Amino acid sequence: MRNLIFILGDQLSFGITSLEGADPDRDHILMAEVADEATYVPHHKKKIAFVFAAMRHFADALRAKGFEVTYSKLDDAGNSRSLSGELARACHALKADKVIMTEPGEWRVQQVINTSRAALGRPLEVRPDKRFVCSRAEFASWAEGRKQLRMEYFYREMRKKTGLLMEDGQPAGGKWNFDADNRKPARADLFMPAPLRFDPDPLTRTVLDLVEARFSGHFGDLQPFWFAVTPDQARMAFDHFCKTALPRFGDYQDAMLRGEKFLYHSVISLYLNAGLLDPLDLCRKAEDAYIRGHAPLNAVEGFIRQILGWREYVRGIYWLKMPDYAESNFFGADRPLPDFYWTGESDMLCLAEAVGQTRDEAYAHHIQRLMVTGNFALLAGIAPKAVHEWYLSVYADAYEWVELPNTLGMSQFADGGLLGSKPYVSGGNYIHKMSDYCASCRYDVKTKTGPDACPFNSLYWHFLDRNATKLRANPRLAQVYRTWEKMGGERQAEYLRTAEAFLTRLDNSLRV
Ligand code: FAD
Ligand code: DLZ
Ligand code: SF4
Repeated sequence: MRNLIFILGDQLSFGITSLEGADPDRDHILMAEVADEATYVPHHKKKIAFVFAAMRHFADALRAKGFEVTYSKLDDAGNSRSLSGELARACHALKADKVIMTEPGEWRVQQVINTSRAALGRPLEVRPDKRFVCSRAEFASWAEGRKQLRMEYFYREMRKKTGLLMEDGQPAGGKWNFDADNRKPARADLFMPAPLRFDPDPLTRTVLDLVEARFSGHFGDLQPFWFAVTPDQARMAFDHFCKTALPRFGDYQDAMLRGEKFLYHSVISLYLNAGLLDPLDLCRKAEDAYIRGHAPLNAVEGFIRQILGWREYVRGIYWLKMPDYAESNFFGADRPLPDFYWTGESDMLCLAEAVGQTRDEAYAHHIQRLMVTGNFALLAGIAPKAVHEWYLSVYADAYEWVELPNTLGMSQFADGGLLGSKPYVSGGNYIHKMSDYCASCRYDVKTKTGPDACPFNSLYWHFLDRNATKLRANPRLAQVYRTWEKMGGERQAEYLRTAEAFLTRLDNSLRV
C-alpha cells in the first residue's frame, strides 16, 4: 500500500508522527508552498522567507534519506495556491492508496483539511502531533471542572510529569518560580550577547529572490536575512544561546534597551514553532546547564517555565476554546489599529523602537510585545481582532495556536480573564523602570497630564475609568480603583481630558 505523507510548513521535524513507519521504497512525501498560506494575513517578508527556506531544506534532507518528495514551489506552473488544491493534485498524480498527515497546528488549517477529506477519494489518516509535552486531551482533562485555568498550576504538573528541575519530588531550590529575582533593568553592555547568524546558502538565496519578487508589498525588511533554516543550524543557535546568554536570561528577562533588540533572549521561538527544535530537548539542555553550574537556577527555571509552562499552556487553551476564542472582545473595543503599528512613525519612543525592530527583524521580545505594543493597544481600546492580525503577521514565530491566546488572552484580556487574573496594563512608569527609552522620548514620563505627558499615564486611568463596571469587582484591582477614587473629581477630569485629547488625535490620524 502506497502512502502519500503530507507535511505542512510548521512540521519540519524528522520525528513528526506522519513519518512514523514511513518507508522510502514505498511511500511518497508531499510539501507545498502555497499563496493562500503566505497571504491569509500579510506576513512579514522574513517570516515567509524563513518558512519557505526551511521547507526546501527539509525536503532536501528527506530526499537525502531516500524519500521521493513532491515539492510544490510557489511559482511552479499549475500550483493551485491552496493546501487542499495541492493535496488533491498530488493524490491524483501519484495514485496513492492512502494519505497520512499530522494534525495541523491551526484551527483554520484543520478546517481546510476536514473539508477536503471527501474529495480525496481515499482514506486520510490524521495523527496526533506529539511534539508537545502535554497532549490536547491531557490538557482538556486538566482543565475540566476548574473555575480558573492558571498557568502556574499547569506548569507545576508539567514539572512533575517530566521531572525537570525536580529533586526528590520537590522543586529544585525549594520554589517553583523565581520570577521575583527576574525583574532587573539592563544597562548597555559592550559584551552583550547576540543570536548566532547564518549566511544564506544558494537555496535560501533563491527563496529570498522569490519573496522579494512576490511579496514586496508585505511589511518588513527582508535583508539582512540571517535565520537558521535547518535543524542542525537551529541547534547551533540554541547551544550558542546557552553558552552566551542563558546565565543572565532570568535577571534581564523583562528589560528593554534602546538599540538592543535581543538582550539575553534566546530567539528560538521561530525554530521551535516550525519544528526545527524540540521543546523537551531544549528544556533538558537548559536543566543540564544548571546541573553543571553553567547557569543559575533563576535563569534556567525562568527559561524552562516559558517553554514547559507558557508554550504548552497557550496551546492547550487554544484547542480547548477554539473557534469561539477568536471572537472574544470582553471590553467591546473597536478602534482601528493605528498606522504607526506598520510604519513605526510615532513620537512615543517605546512604540517606535518596538515597531522599528519588528520591521527589521520580525522579532520583538516578550515584554516589548506585552507591555509596549500590547499595553498601548489595550489602553487605547483597539479592536482585539485587529491587534491579533497584526501580531500574527509581523512576527516570524507567529502561528495562530500560540499567538492568539497570547494576544487576545494575555495581552488584551479579551477573554475576560480566562488566561490572566487581571489585565496587563501600566502607565509609563513600568516602561521607564524597565527600559532606557523614556530618557530620549519627546514625552515626559514623569508628567501625568497635559500635551507633554507620557500618553500611557492618562490612557491608563481612562482605560480603568471607562471599564469600571467590568473591572471594579476584581480584587486584584481594588487598590488601584481606591487610588483613582481618592484623586477627586478635578484631578480625574484632567486625566480624562488629556486621554480624550490624545485619542482624538489618534482617531484623526495625527502624529502621536
Ligand atoms: P525567550 O524569551 O528566549 O523565551 C524562550 C522560549 O519560551 C520562546 O522561544 C518561546 O518558545 C517560549 N515562550 C516564552 N513566552 C511564551 C509565551 N507567552 N507563549 C508561548 N511561548 C512562550 N510566541 C510565539 O512563539 N509566537 C507568537 O506568535 C507569539 N505571539 C505573542 C503575542 C503577544 C501579544 C505576546 C505578549 C507574546 C507572544 N509570544 C509569542 C510569546 C513570546 O513573546 C515569544 O515566544 C518570545 O518573545 C519569543 O522570543 P524568544 O525566542 O527570544 O523567547
Ligand atoms: C506560515 C506558512 C506560510 C507562510 N506558508 C506555508 C506554505 O506555503 N505551506 C505550508 O504548508 N505552510 C505554510 N505556513 C504554515 C501554515 O500557514 C500553518 O501555520 C501551518 O500549516 C499550521 O497549521
Ligand atoms: Fe514610552 Fe512614555 Fe517612556 Fe515615551 S515617555 S518612551 S511614550 S513610556
